[in-house]
Amino acid sequence: TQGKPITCTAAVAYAAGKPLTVEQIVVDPPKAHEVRIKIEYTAVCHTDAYTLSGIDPEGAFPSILGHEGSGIVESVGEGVTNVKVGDHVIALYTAECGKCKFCKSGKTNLCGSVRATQGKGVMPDGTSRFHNQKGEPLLHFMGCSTFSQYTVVADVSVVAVDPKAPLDSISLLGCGVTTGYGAAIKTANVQKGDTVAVFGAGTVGLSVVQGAKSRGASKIIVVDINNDKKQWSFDFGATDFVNPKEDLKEGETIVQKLIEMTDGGLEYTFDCTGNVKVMRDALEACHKGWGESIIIGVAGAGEEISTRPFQLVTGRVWKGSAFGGIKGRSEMGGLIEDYQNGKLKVDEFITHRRPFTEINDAFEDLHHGDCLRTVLDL
Ligand code: NAD
Ligand code: AHE
Ligand code: ZN
Repeated sequence: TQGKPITCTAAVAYAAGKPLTVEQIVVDPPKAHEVRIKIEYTAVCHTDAYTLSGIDPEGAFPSILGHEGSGIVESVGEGVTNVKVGDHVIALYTAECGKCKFCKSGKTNLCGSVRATQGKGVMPDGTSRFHNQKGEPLLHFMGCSTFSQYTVVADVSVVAVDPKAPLDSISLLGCGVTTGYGAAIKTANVQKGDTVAVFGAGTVGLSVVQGAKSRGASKIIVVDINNDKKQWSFDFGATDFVNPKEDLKEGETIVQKLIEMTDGGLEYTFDCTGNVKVMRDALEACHKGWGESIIIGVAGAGEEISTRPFQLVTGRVWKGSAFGGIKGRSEMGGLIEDYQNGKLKVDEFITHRRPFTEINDAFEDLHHGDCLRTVLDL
């Protein structure tokens, strides 16, 4: 098959708010500095549902969504040196070229090499490698498009991993687990004894919890409106769980409650909901003088955050984190080792498994309290 188009099954997002269409598509061979991957497993992240719903300013259709996936390199284009045929790999929505201003800054994991074309749903040369049986081009998504049995990514957007690591589990390192864990241990750099509050106990939030726990945080408070998340929060290392719909006194706000629980506010808070009102609460629950709030959640088009500038004047810091601040190609190996050494929980997030053809049910699973991640077997 090397060098030839491959016909395979993919789930195509034809329009916002519509279920995905599982159908046969054609995947062209990789061009120079591109890699064609046989996707073995993909999970569905909340961000896939967000984009499919139509509220992502960068969302474009028809496209092949999915960005939390693992697989095996099927073929490589000219000039590819970082992976070879047969390598086990994770697709990276945050590329790492090692050469651009961002990569060389030492200040960020964001990479400028392919981000502009990635945001337009095309490969770096401006074209797509996917088309349907009618010959219509289908757009790429987040540089990954893992909702297809075969995908093509830029070489800077893929990392080879230890083939002994189970591909189903490590698909989750493509987004959710890495994002939360990294936000705690890299972006915030939580230290022993710090107090932490995590808003939203999905895979991202619970991974923040385990990052904070691994650093020895003295208090890890999970805030979630769904009581089904309580037991999981404790399992992953939370010390407290607050449901703002049930656990507040008459007239009390969640900010007041958290400040009272922590003698003046938290060292670090994390928004893992994407709700801009929650983001404000997370900032305002930070300790005066030094508390930092990290925004991880993704908000819809037109949504804006606000607070009184006085909150920042008095020392609170508002930050954001993409992919947990993790540089995918140079740091994924370390995360896989953490997983293999039992330091990083990954398998525990797989609450559902389904065949690829049930992908629309996997989107439905995400809305239920009993689901952290559904892993699809392609
Ligand atoms: P999820 O849907 O599994 O979890 C979200 C949790 O938030 C749920 O438990 C829900 O009950 C809770 N929640 C909703 N509204 C709430 C409220 N008002 N107060 C408290 N809790 C509330 O989602 P996920 O996959 O864990 O992703 C979390 C967010 O992070 C999403 O917005 C996603 O798009 C975003 N995300 C960002 C990055 C990044 O790199 N920045 C990476 C992955 C995901
Ligand atoms: N496209 C949206 C923003 C989406 C967004 O913020 N994505 C996160 C990753 S979510 C993963 O589940 C991210 O890393 N963003 C940084 C980047 O470079 O995309 C919009 O608002 O336009
Ligand atoms: Zn994601």
